[in-house]
Order: sequence, then structure tokens, then C-alpha cells
Amino acid sequence: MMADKSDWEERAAKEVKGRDLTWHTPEGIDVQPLYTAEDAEWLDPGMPGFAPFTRGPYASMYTGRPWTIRQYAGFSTAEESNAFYRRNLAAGQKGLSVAFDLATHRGYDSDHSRVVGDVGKAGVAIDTVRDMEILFDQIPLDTMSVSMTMNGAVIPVLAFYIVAAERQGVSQDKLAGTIQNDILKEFMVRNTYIYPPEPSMRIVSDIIAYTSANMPKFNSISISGYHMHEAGATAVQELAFTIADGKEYAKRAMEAGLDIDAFAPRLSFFWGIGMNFFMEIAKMRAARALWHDVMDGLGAQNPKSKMLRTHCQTSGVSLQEQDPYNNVIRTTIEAMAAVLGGTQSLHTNALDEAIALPTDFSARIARNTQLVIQEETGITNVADPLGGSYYIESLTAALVEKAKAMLDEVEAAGGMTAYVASGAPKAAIETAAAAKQARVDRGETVIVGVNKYRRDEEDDIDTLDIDNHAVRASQIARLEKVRAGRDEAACQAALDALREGAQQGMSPRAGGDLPQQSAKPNETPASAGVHNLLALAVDAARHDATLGEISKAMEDAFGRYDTVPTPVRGVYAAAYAGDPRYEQVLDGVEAVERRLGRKPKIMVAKMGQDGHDRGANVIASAFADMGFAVVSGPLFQTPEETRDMALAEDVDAIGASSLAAGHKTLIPELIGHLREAGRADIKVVAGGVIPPADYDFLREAGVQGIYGPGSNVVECAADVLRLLGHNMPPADGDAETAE
Ligand code: MLC
Ligand code: 5AD
Repeated sequence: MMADKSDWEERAAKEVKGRDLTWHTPEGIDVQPLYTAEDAEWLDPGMPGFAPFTRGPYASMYTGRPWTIRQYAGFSTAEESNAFYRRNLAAGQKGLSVAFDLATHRGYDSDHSRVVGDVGKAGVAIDTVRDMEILFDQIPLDTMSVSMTMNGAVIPVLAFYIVAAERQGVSQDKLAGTIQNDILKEFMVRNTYIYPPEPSMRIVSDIIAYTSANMPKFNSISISGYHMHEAGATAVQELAFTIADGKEYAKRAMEAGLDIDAFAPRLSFFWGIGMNFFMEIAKMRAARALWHDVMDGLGAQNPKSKMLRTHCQTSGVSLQEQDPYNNVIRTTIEAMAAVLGGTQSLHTNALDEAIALPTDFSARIARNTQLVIQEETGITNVADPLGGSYYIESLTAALVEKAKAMLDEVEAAGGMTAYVASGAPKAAIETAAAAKQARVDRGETVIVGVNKYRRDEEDDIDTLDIDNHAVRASQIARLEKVRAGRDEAACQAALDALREGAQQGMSPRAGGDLPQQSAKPNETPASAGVHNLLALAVDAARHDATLGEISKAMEDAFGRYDTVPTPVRGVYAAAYAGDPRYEQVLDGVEAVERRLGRKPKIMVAKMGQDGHDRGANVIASAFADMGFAVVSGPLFQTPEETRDMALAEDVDAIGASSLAAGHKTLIPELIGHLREAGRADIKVVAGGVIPPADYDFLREAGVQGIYGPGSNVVECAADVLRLLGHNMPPADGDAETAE
């Protein structure tokens, strides 16, 4: 007789002497050491290309057409990015994906005083249609599909794209591509919003209305879990919150008077793919099943409305500064998960991700990772090759079940806009992130070359450096030229019309950030009427209005939205209870407290337009748990504003978190301001994505500690105690110290 699962359990228990082999995942799923037909007999995943699309949106999947190799890129000027795109396309890339700089994301022209450190740094600087024309010079927009990652300044950027194509002789109905246009996740995790939630949601549905009427081949939105994943979300959180976001957008568009089947086939998705291989594959399958049911529930009839298509990007946070060639291996594994999960489009990260933007060399390896999988492995020859795997099907079902429960919570809270406004999903993700960081710091989650098998010395690798001052100067020159050459009266008239359209379309609830109820059936929907913001902005762009001007016209009606981070508390204390090194740090903090007569106080600062706040929040929550008084600065401060807050709060140290390459400009400026104020005694340390090649520069500027990715948070605190004059004993072996 054939052995069954109970026979197996008996034998395995003997082999491991009764040890419990269950894996308790951060999602709360108890993964068994073996799956059999008994676990999966009730699961039938159906066929690829058929409802509920668990096995993939298309019947033939990659046997018919492989996924699109779509590498996300952009840096410096439009000229430089254009040349980079053309080199990549010639070498096998298939679609484009534009990364804009943070000034552009946040609706500022390159000559604005708040963005001095950001222009051209983390993406390409775009101020006018002219820049957009240069970006796509010799790239035919009627055949190339282009993704643009833009959410805050989504109206001017899409308007520029439409007008740049027009000037290339391509009408908008021919444009194939995707605009990210997903604002809810910006309020949760990515932070490149400009306006308050309510007008931001109007922008989303105005774009859906415009593209569904005028641009039939264009995906109006890329509903993104990626950034939640990167912020530390579990697979269930990423799934549930992203699907809930999608549902919210669909409902808003319907409330604005659109027919669901007119726009839903052009809603698209975007997942982050990390190292938990099978979980990520199951996540993508679960997402398709969940979306099918949600759209069915909203009354969609067209099967394409219920068919989830997605882009994926391998995980940035899974990549490390230490021993960076390991990142090629990690990215390959993640890319395999994305492909086995059935992605339509994929970006593979470059090996220098944790250090700087990709060079030509690292971009080539990243691209070739996909080319090798696509052309050398035979993986594309079968649709959904893992369908029917007992483990995969069980995991998919478990994720569907858990995500459904979380979706019910969102529904009970009044839908995703209300839930986001409550801060609950952001806090839940931050709690997961802090717990994850603690598992890494404790060595329970192994990262090769970081918390295990660490090398004594690291090799140097070449990284891309951008001369931010030169890019800014050249952008300013072009801005002046465009402004001088345009019909000023016509341009201002178009901007006035946009401002008015923004005001009128919003009444009576302009600027509010409470969830909106359904529009009354006889109310003229803003999105479909004469006040469509994208239509008005296209007109302004035709008259060469700048990105900053278009954004400002809407800001006049909507206001600008600011938030202060509110890091979670207690996660570290719980994770480290009883850890001897952690206890030493607690003792150290108390010793400093006795000496000062108050708690040592640290400010966690985010300067410039860089909204990546996961690292800053992890530091703030861990330091608070260790007994420091912690002040979190608001996002987007200028160095002067950081100084003012540090002086007002009378802090002992400032930790500047930088993940978007502004560190060489912003941190030295801050130190200069502190010195001028006579407070050179305030210690400044820096953390985030900082290339080792910049360490000397920063130290000379007065930075007293630098902590790259992979730094141990407890050791950072030990270092800060030393800076505050406490005689802190070294860690065992002291190999973990970040710097
Ligand atoms: C596909 N097609 C097939 C087929 N597979 N036809 C027959 N048989 C098959 N097997 C057809 C499709 O129907 C479609 O035509 C065409 O081929 C293209 O396929 P696709 O599946 O739509 O792929 P693509 O065009 O690449 O679109 C993928 C997408 C899209 C829908 C997911 O939204 C997209 O490209 N997204 C990319 C998003 C992105 O790059 N984001 C970067 C974020 S970076 P038709 O006619 O039906 O269209 C970021 C980082 C940061 O956000 O800064 O924070
Ligand atoms: N070029 C290439 N990749 C980028 N990323 C961000 N900006 C750029 C850029 N300008 C990638 C990184 C990061 C993710 C959000 O996108 O992988 O983790």
C-alpha cells in the first residue's frame, strides 16, 4: 500500500526527533513541512485566461507572448535619460518606464527654492513639454509602451506626455502605456502626494475619465502594492490594501458617472516581489482571484474588467550594501517568482540598488537576468507551470482567505479612503516593518553577508554620481528659454481656466479629507464634465505652462498637504526583551539620562523631497523603545527648518535619513546652519542609501556616524550613546557595528 500523509508524519517526526517543523510566517500562516493531495483536494485553480484568472490573465500566457522587460530608469537631464533608454532598448529591453526626480513628483519646477538638493537626483528632471519631447527623442510613441511613475504631479506629467506625442505627430488614441496615478498608497507609504486626500481622489477619477474617453490603449492607473511591500508590509497586507485601493478607485469612477466596463479593463496592478519565493508566487495568484470577485461584486460584465494584469518589481529593500554581488542572486530568485506568478511586465533591480542609481554595467546585468530567464530556460513554454502544486494552491487559498478578512475590515471602516485617513493601514505596515527589522537584527531572519557570513572588508564598486548643481543649472536655463518663447497671455489664460476648473469641480467639499459619499444621480459629475483637470492641463501644456505652474494653479484651489510621521512604539522592546546587548543600551541611555537630568533627545529628520520614511520610522520607534526622547521631523523639511526645529526642541543629536541621494547637499547645509547658530555641539549622524564613496565627504562636512542599509539599529543607538559621551562597551566581536 502507498504511504499516506500520516505515514510521512510519523517518519519525519522520527527523523527530527519530534521537533515542530511548522513555519509560522509573518502573515500568520502556519506553513506545514509537507503538502499533499489531502491538503489541496478541494482546490481547483481552473484555466489560465478564464475566470477567476488565478492561473493568469491570458490563456496562452508566455507561450503566446513573454512578459514585457520594462526597466524603471531616469536620472539627471532628459538628454541623458533619453540616451540611456535608447542604449537599453538596443540591448533587449522591450518597454520604457520613467523615473522622475522628486522635485517633479512634488510639483516643483527645478528653479524652486525647496528642491535645490533634489533636482535630477533620484530620477529625471521634467519641467516642461520641451523636456518631455527630449526624453522621447527618436523613440516612436505610437509603438513604444511607456510607463510613468507619477502620482503627485500626475496631471501636468500626463498632459506633457500627451502634448509631446502630439508634437511627434502621434495622436493620443495611439498611446500605449501606464500612468501610476495611485494616490492612496502615497498617503500610506510612498509620500509623494501634493494635495489633500479628497482633491487627490478627484484627480485620479478625472484621469480615468479622460483616458477611458480618449486613450483606449492607455492604462489609467497602476494600483501599487510594491511600495507597501517595500515599507515592510506582509503579503496579506500588500494584497488586501492594494485590492481595497483598486476597489475604491473603481467606486469613485462609477460615482463620477462612468460605466465600470468602460474603464475597468484599463486598471492595472503592480506588486513588489521579495525573497519569500513561494509566498510571492501565491500572492500574485491570490490577487487575481480576489480582484475577479471584487469587480464581479461591483457589477462588471466584461471579463476583461475582472482580469488582473500586473507589473512586478523585484524588492529594493531585500538588496544589501554589503557584498553587493549577492544582490544579483537575490534579484534572479525574485524575478523567477514574478514570472512563475504570471507577471505581464517586470523590472529587475540592479546590484548597486542599496548604494546608488544603476550604472550602465549594473543595468545590463539586471536586464540580462530577464533575458536569460526568457530565452535560455524554457520557463516560457508552459502556462502557469506551478498550477496544481499542492503547496502553491494551499498557500494561494490561505492568502485569499486572510486577505478577504482584512478587506472586510476595510469595508467595515467605510472603504479605503476613510481607512487611510484613519492612519490604521500605515500603522499596521509600520508595525510589521519594525518586527521584520527586529528579526533581522536578532539574526532570526538571515541575510547572507549582513547578519551572517559578513566579510571583514568590502570591495569597492563603481557607482553613478550625478552632478546635481549642473543639472539644476541646465534645467533653469531651459525653463527661462521656454518661458521667454511662449505666448504669455494665452498661457496665463489656460492656467486661470485650470485654477477655476479645480475650484468649481471641487465645491462644495474642496480641501476636505473625509471620505466622500456617493454623488447624487442627477449631479453633474466633475470627472466627465467641462472641469476635467487633465483636459484643462493639456490645454495649458500646449501653451507651454510649466509643471510648477500647473501644479500651483491646482494648489491654489486645493491647498498643499503636510503630515508628520507618527512612528509606532513598543515593537522593539517586545522583540528584544531579555537580549543582553539591548539591555546594555538601555542601561547606557539611563546613565546618560542621570547625567543630563533628562532623557537624551534625538531628532529624526527627513530633508528635501525624499518621502521614503520606513527607515526613519524604524529608527524613531526603536530609539524611543530604548529610552531616548525622540522627535520626528515632518517630511520635506529644508535644512533651515530642520535646524529651527532642532533648536526649538533642544535635541542632543539629529539623525538625517536620506534615501534619494540628497545627502551631499542637504546634510552639510544643515551642519553649516547649526554652526552658524552656535550649536555645533548637536551631533549629526546620517543613515539610508549613502554610497561609501561619499563617507569621507560627509565626515569632513562634520557627520559623526554613517549607517547604510544593513545597519543594526541597536548598534546605531550604542554609537549615539558614545557620541553623547557615554563609555559604551563594544558589542561581542563588534563586527556588527554599521560603519
Ligand atoms: C499579452 N498580450 C497577449 C498575450 N500576452 N496577446 C495574446 N496572447 C498573449 N499571451 C497582449 C495584451 O493583450 C496587450 O495588448 C499586449 O499584448 C501587451 O501585453 P500586456 O500584458 O498588456 O503588457 P504591457 O503592455 O507590458 O502592460 C503591462 C501592464 C501595464 C498592464 C501591467 O500596466 C504596465 O506596463 N505597467 C508597468 C508599470 C511600471 O512599469 N511601473 C514602474 C513602477 S516603479 P492590448 O491591446 O490588450 O493592450 C516605482 C518605483 C518608485 O513605482 O519610484 O517608487
Ligand atoms: N532608476 C532606476 N531605478 C530606480 N528606483 C528608484 N528610482 C530609480 C531610478 N531613478 C528603483 C529602486 C527602488 C524602487 C522604488 O525603484 O529599485 O527601490
